[in-house]
This record gives sequence, C-alpha cells and structure tokens, in this order.
Amino acid sequence: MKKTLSLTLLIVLLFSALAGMASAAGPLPQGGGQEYTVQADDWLSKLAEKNYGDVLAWPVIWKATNAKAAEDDSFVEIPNPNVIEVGQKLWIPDEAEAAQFFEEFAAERAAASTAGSADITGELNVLCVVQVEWCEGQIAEFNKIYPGLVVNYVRLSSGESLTRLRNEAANPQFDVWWGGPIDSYIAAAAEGLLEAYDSPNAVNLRDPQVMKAADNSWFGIYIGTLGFGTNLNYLEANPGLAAPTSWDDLIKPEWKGQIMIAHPSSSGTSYTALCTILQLKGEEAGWEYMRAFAGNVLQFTKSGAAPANFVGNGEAAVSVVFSHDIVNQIEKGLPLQLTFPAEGTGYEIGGTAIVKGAQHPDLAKLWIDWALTPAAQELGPKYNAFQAPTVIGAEASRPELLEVNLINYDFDYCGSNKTAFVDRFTNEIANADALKE
Ligand code: S7P
Repeated sequence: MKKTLSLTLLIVLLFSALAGMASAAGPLPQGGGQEYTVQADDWLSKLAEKNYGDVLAWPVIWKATNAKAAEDDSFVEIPNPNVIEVGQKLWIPDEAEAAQFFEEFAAERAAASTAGSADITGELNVLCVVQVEWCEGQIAEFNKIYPGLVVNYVRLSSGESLTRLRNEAANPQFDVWWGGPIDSYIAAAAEGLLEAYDSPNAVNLRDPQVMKAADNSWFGIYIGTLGFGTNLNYLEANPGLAAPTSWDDLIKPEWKGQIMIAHPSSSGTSYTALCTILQLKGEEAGWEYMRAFAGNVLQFTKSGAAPANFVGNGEAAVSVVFSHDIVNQIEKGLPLQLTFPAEGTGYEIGGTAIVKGAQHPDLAKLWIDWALTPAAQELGPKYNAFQAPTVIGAEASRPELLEVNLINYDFDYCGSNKTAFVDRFTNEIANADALKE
C-alpha cells in the first residue's frame, strides 16, 4: 500500500476525535450493529472507512470485537489490531455504540501515558533532528519520568543524520533517531539501518497503516506542512509585490536573489519541497522548475528551518520552510507573513526509530513507547514546536496549518528515490559546497 495521507484524512485527524467521530462518520450501521467476516486484503482502518466513512474509526471495530469475544465464543479476541485473519468474525457496532467505544478508547490511550520509573538507569544516545529547543525540552521531560537515565543528544539535519547512520552502521553510536520527515526513515529502513520494534503504544496512532512502517522499523510522531515565509518589511518597501501564493510565483523575476531554502542533501525540509515539486509537476517539468527555482535562490542553507530566521531578519525576502517553523519565528517576533501555494503543498510525517545495532536497545524502546503517547506529543508547543500530533488523545496546537490544499504526498516514492533525487539535484542544479550555516 502506498503511504499517502490525503487531505480528507488530515482534516479528519483534527475533527473526528472523541464525540466528533460519530457525527463525522458516513453510513453507520443502525439497529444494534452487525457481524462481518474478514476477507483477503481487509484491515481495520479499511473496514472503518467502509462502515463509518472514516479510516480513523478503526479502534471502534477492534474494541467492539474484543468486547464480543469476552462474552461470545464465536468471536476471537484481536490482541494486535494490525493483524486480523481471513475468516475471522468481527463486530461492527451501530452509531451509538461506536461513539461510545471511540470515546472509551481515546480516554484509555490518554490515561495510558508512560508512568516512567526512577529505578531504570543507564545511558541513552539520541540523534535528534528537530530544533535544538525541542530536542532539549523533550529530553528534559523524558528525564522527569526516567530520572535515572543520562540522555545525550546530537542535533543534525535529516540528510546529515542519515549520512551519519550510514557511516556508523558497523559501530552505531546512537540508540534512537527522533524527528525529521519519514522519507529519510524509509530510505534508512531499506538500507537495513533501523531496528524493528513492536511498540505497545503503536496502537495510539491515528492511522497505523500510514503512520508507521509495516515492519515497525519507524513510527510517525508529528505532521507538518510546507509554507512560504515572506518578510513584511520587504513587502512594505516594495508596494508592487505580494507574498507568493503559488510555487510558480517563486520563479518569477521579481524574486531573483530573494529566496532562501535549505539544500536537499542536508535538509529533510528541502527534500520534502523537492519531492513535492516532482509530484506536482511530474518529473520532467519538475526538474525544469527546480532549475528555474534555484536561479532565484540567494543561498542554500544547511538547516531546513534556518531560512525562516534569515528571512525574518531581512537577509532575503522569501523562505520556503515547514509552516510550523515559520510560526515559531513569528512567535519570536520576526516580521513574517505565512502563505501557502494554492495549487497544493507538500507535508511531512516526522519519524522516530531505533537504530540497528543500538548499544542500549531497551532504553531506546522506552523512548519510542513514550514518544507515541499523547502526553509526550502534546509537549511540542511548550518548546515552540507546532507540528500536529499523530496519536489519538493529543490535540493539534495549530490546526489551521493543516487546513490548506495538500498534495497526495507519496512517502514511498519520495523515500525510495531519496538518494537518486538528492544526487541529481546536487549534480545538475546546485552543489552543496558552500551551504549557509
Ligand atoms: O524544526 C522542526 C522540523 O522542521 O525540523 C525537521 C527538519 O527536517 C529538520 O530540519 P532539516 O530540514 O534541517 O533536516 C522537521 O521534521 C521538523 O518538523
């Protein structure tokens, strides 16, 4: 199955939780529910979409079937919702029951956040890809529930972190990789750099089909959309100009030398933008566009979020960055206007994974379990990180960042072509010799 997350799904992510689920659903079974026998190629979220018009209602069928199994021998308990067998009997509850099951499930997941333990000791090494403030904040929060652990971290951009994992494959220095778009995780998994882990908290994911690897080698922990951040002072000084609202605006002559973006070899943000263009325009026209776009770029940076800061400080007029990183700079007082391309923008699912051959795999598992709890995922805004969470029971701090026109971003396509696309960009469009730090 292709890993894509549709606009509908993203909108549903925001509005279908808890009590909203039943009213947002489609043709709910009426009059006490019904039995269903599993067919080949069925999975719970697919059945949830068919019966309730909402892929995210899958926990309802899971919970309802397990409740039936407790009182009726013809039903079998489903221990792992990702595994259902052909011929197995499921229970599809009616509207009222479905809403009740969903509410119970969400409350249960919120309450199941890791309790932690002071007795666990040791050292955990984290390869952290989000902004330093969030890396440090998240580690401090983890340490509150595991005070006996010494947690070390290094912050690198996505591409750099993937290179680091490749270089250290024979002697891994990191236990856990946290943050950065899953394109890099898909590439890393294909190269055997990640360790599969069947986390008990993967059940919290809103859509496990899309938000984790089928083999549990990585998990999605947040969602972010690409946007444009334009310097308001520049617009004021150039009254004929308006902030761009289309990818095509960025290749117009008026923005020559006024655009900043990271280089896709180092940055996951920039790679998301590159792969967005290749999907929106098709590969041939996409590469042509990238050539014109690069002609308007003042300078490529190493870090994906940095252009928002540089542009906010007047070094250029427009930055192409994840929208939550633009919001971060606006919150800090920089004069930026956030806009989105009307024809559609790309987005990320941020990932986390255990590194293959990690020296402290059991401690890495504690990190992953915790990262998949609503409590951990709701911490972002405290550390100026405004991505949307991926787990049930955690609310998005800035839902409006997802309420934009999104392309049907194909993570498998972007992940499996990452090395080839980055090499082509570097060889044919712009080398990575003098990236701005
Ligand atoms: O700042 C948070 C964030 O935008 O950083 C990640 C980003 O890929 C890391 O930066 P690079 O572009 O430099 O790789 C995103 O996953 C995350 O949302």
